[in-house]
Amino acid sequence: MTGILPNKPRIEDDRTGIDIDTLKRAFLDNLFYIQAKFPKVSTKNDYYMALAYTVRDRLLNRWLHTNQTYLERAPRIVAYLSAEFLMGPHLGNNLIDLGLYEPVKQAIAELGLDLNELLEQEEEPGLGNGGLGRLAACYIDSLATLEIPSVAYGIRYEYGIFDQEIKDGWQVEVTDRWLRYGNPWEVVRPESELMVKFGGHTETFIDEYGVYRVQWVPYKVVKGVPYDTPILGFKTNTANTLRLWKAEAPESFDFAVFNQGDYFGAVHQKSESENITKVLYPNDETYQGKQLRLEQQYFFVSCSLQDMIRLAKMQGVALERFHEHFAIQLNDTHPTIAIAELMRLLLDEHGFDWDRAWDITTKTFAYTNHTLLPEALERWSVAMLGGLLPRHLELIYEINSRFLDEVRIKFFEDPDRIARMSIIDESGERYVRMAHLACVGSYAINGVAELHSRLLKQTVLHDFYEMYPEKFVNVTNGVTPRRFIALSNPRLTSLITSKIGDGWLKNLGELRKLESLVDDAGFRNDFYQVKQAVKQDLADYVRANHGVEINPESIYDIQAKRIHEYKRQHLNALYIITLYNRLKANPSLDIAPRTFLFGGKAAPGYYMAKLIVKLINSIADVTNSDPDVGDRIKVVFLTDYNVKFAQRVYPAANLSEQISTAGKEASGTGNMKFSMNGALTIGTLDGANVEIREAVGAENFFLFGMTAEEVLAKKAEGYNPWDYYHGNDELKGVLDRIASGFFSHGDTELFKPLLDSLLYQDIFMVLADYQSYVECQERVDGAFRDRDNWTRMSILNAARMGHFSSDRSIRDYLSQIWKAPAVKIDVPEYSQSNG
Ligand code: TH1
Repeated sequence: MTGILPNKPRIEDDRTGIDIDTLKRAFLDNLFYIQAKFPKVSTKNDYYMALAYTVRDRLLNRWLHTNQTYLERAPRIVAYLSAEFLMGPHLGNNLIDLGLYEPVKQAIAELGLDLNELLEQEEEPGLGNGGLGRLAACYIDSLATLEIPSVAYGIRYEYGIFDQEIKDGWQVEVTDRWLRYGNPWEVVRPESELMVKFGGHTETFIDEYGVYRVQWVPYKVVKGVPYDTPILGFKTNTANTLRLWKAEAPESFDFAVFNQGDYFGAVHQKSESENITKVLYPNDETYQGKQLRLEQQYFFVSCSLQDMIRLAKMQGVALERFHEHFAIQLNDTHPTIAIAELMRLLLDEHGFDWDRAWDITTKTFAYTNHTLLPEALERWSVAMLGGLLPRHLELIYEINSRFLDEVRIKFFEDPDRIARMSIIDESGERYVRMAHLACVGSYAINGVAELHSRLLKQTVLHDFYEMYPEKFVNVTNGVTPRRFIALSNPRLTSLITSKIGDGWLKNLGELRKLESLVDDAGFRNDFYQVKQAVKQDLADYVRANHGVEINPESIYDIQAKRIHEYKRQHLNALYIITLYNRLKANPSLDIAPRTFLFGGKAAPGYYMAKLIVKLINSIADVTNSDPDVGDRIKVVFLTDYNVKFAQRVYPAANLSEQISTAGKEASGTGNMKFSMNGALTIGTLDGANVEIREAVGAENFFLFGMTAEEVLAKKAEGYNPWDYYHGNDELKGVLDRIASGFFSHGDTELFKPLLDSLLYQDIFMVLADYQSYVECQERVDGAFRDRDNWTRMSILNAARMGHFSSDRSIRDYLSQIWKAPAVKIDVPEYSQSNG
């Protein structure tokens, strides 16, 4: 194949060379010519930007050749549609993927700078809430690493997830201006803009062939502008694309209003259009029927499908073969309007008949469900959806009517089933149920862990399972070891590599080779020393940022995830108070010293979650200064938990808290990141915990609590939290301690809503699992005192987590759902001579 770059550039070209001197020269050149600074007046951010451009130059070669190869060879492409991508900082990850971490570190050091300080400068693109958005980021990393042609489509929010501050113990939200200093990793492609219609009405007409057709006459049109970010594979030539859409007002539309002299109207219309991609909705696992959210979803979906059709055309792929060319994965129901949109494009814009269009559509889409929580299931009022997308509502009605005919025939005379399965909920005000549309319009439906996939089939999607059993599969989530081991934990990475070579980063199963080293006292000591060094780093961070002294010899007991009642951060809090009460009753009590660390954001409108944050901080105020407690308990709420910070947190943990009510956490992925870094888990049989426990061995996992079945049974028999309050003196003592105002300067009202919810409803069965949790924590306490055995268990956790690499998840998606082969990318060698 011919190269697209000049045939014979110099071997150590300033934009591609990787020897130390070239890297230094390129860095200084970028500082001068891009940042327009010289060292004397440069800020750390200038240095970060100069380095970012230096690294970007070195990946462009792979990116452009990957794009060219896809264009020429028209391979099958996986298109991953997600409203969230929680990428984390790019610089460090790209250095790892390019294999340039060490040379760049040295070059930067030779310039008198510190690579870690420059890495710290990067403001992460927080374009997601939590696990779902981060999963999307891990998956595109693995797709590129496995050399699968793929494109990821999403929204370029101007404001990502808010920054969290803590004031007087309460969470305060601060807008995330992540684009403030510019974004060196993206390339805007204004020439590839597309138009998206909203509102208005539909008209019917008879076309030139005498065929009945529908035309959508919109109320407004919004322009979508793509911003592309390269997504490198680990040590491969493949660099795929993350294409995020920004909404703008179309110029021509402004002019129409301008010409009528309505200057303010035109400006208003412009800002209204741009509002669509202004801000990420900060709700994790909750659904609100906000019109702007539906506008966001439709906007990015329409842009993406039009883009794919355009690409297919450029590659000479006929639209009849769209489903052969693209496998489109719907990351939860957020992009599900794509099913109606592809139908609209095929029918109205490309003249297909219904049966052909439906056949293509249902061979194109696959749907991942990420939650069973009813409050997260998306449904749009028919009135709103019809107002915004009148043509799509017509199409959804038609899809539904044909679908219900099938149900009627398959399940003869079962009207309840028809009502239950209908895409339209007609039980009160009418709603479009997006999960139902996703099931009807997709050829595959998957849950994200074995338990979750089973519960899906038994509960929320039971009727669909009976209708289409062949569509249902499981793909257990995974996480990328490049970011969550290599980049986050360089000490552990070098230790592992020194023992088993570096193949494990691409083939995580190789970590098993560490198992035989568990009997090697020298290795155990090295492993222990790595953990201690990382714990010391976190202690330094906590001292500098929170003014609290924590002891690296103590158990680092960490719960880091979004704050949610089902995740039960308050169960953890109740245990802390239990220990506190015991210490007050018996000041000489012998316990293993513990540092309880929490991190996570609460949705701004989720009052109970915010009250939990306040409770944790209030407990910290008491325990951290009570001389009776001394060094035995410290509690720290780590502010503004995000991907960048998570990279410091996972490696430092001894104990990972995965304590959701069984049946509520679909998978969890933090559980995997902790365990890979040698933390032991205290957890329920929920989500992927079940599979993690099987993988690492029951003896290396602290299990407590009811099973999903027991939770359901207890609910059915009539759960009464008061029984637990009256039946357990220690639990009563804990709840009474909060109620007395002890943690709230005597205010007995402050935490009352939380106590009332526990005592009068407790839908997540915190009180029912309390005793089992406390006893399990006592086993943890005992186990930690045996340092050597704890280290053994810790090593076995790290060694047995190979299954939870996102590479394995992507292989599962490929074999069960996408069936897209890998494509090797050739990057032509540079010639020595410059002739
Ligand atoms: C999460 C699930 O809660 C978590 O268990 C899972 O590991 C993760 O997805 C990845 O599969 C979800 N996040 C969201 C966010 C929204 C709506 C639903 C879910 S489920 C906005």
